[in-house]
Amino acid sequence: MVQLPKLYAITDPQLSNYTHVEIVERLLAAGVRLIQLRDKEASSKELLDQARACLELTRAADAKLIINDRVDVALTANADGVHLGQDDLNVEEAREILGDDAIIGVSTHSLEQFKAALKTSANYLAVGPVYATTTKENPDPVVGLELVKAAKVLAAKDQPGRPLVAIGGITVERAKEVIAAGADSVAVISALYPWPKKLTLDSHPDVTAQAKKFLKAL
Ligand code: TZP
Ligand code: MG
Repeated sequence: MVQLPKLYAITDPQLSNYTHVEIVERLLAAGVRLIQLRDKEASSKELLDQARACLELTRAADAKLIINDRVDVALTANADGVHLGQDDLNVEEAREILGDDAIIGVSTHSLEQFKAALKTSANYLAVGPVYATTTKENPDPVVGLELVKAAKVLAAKDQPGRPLVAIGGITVERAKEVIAAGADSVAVISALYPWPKKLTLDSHPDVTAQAKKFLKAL
């Protein structure tokens, strides 16, 4: 059974003006030990190059790197695992390709999808969006803490110890109530990239400081 840290940080070059590698460096410096590389726009080659470079950093820091969507990139880069949505390869298809040691996670957006995910070999199960989000294109309806609570009950009955991840609109202020509702880990995108109030040409969000705030709150 995998154990996940309470903070699951997700990279986003569009929201940060940093490359994946630059984000990973900053997250690791803060003490983050679980990172997902997420990029809906990069070419296969770009993503693979970034994944390989990020993996050198995460391995040296004893952190895990999960690739969003792309089973081919996860396999080729020898990443720690893959995160699948409802429209990606299913868990068993990805398992056949990546093998038993890979960490495979799956996103669900309703109790029905969550129940179906319980029957798979996924190493962790995610629910969301818990709160409204502007990061995902065409997000599913908000599921609230109610689904986190209901999912926790079902997951505990099914396979105690299989981690539950919550995602969507999670901020430093909200992180604790999400964990209290039953999530083992909070997956965060936009709240990791707070831009300075005074923008200059070379402005960047302070990813390390923000990740430290999450780790402290959790
Ligand atoms: N899946 C459900 S909500 C979401 C994904 C990928 C986006 C989460 O981003 P943010 O910025 O933390 O709301
Ligand atoms: Mg996906």
